[in-house]
Amino acid sequence: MEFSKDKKTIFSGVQPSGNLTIGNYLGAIKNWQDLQETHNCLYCVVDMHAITVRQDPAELRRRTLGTLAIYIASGIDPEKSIMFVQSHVPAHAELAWVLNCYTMFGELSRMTQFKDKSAKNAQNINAGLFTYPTLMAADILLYGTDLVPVGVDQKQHVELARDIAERFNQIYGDTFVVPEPYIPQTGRKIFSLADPGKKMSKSDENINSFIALLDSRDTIIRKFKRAVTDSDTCVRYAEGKDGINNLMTIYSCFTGKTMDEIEREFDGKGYAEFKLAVGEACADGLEPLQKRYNCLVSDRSYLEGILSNNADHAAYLARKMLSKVYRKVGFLAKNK
Ligand code: AQP
Repeated sequence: MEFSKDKKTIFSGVQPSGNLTIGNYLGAIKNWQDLQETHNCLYCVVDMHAITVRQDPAELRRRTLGTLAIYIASGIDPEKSIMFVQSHVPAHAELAWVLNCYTMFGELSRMTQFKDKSAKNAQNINAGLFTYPTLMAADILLYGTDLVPVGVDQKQHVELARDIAERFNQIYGDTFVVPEPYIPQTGRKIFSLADPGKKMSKSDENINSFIALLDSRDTIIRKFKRAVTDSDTCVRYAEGKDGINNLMTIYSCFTGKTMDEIEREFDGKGYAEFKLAVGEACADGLEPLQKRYNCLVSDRSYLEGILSNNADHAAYLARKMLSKVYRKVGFLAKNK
């Protein structure tokens, strides 16, 4: 596929650090499909980010290919978008090193994700976890990205990428495009079903806290039935009703209904009926994706072929930017 100079560029990715959830889907992946009609799109499986937390190597490999299958099953077209694995394109790590030298310790210390993940992994607060946002900045800046479709939890990292780009451009002249986050109105942050004060996360130890994209219909309905709500009985979007607000958001994402419409639909009905409706809407919404995934995942050579071709294409684009950066910072070019 040819990238057009007239179109804006999109970059986004997901870590294969667990079974992808409806949080990853509604906050990010679901919005990628439409963008590929109007933009040059790169969608990456960011495996290098995943090892900031310990991973089982065989599982990581399996999930990396599975994540690609989920991208395609969600409607990302290999003929229109470049889908690739981060570790297949060495320029990501190379640019990340350079950007580390233009990122301040204080900036990285303020990142909410670093604080959250350090608290969760107190025995493994490694340097990679700390510098995760500079690798993410490299992912984005390598491709002249204009827009980064992400959930709201990643907004702070995209803002840091902007700051790094601006700082670099100020020193060396126009080099990087300064990217913007692209965050959906509904679904920007899906919360845990077990603790609606917390973001839904694929690496949560409590499997009842998230809906995995590949959960069976029965599991989805059972998990929604157990979802934490409140002692009220009224389906209403209001302050202090975090659990219900979250379920209404999920229902809205899968049905397209507004909060007012949902309130009217469940007027006079109890939480049990509402939770069942959310579970059914979610299971119905995921069914086509699950069917496509099941066909794709058994065709390993098809998936590997896509990754191999696309890694070459991404590497070509990335190498051009990396060479420019190396020249600007004063690295001596190797004689050809
Ligand atoms: N709960 C969420 N609501 C909305 N968007 C979300 N995203 C993640 N969780 C939610 C968005 O999904 C994209 C990919 O995320 P990621 O895999 O790169 O890392 P993450 O944000 O740390 O996601 P998880 O599921 O919480 O992973 P773990 O448990 O491994 O840390 C991003 O666009 C993110 O905003």
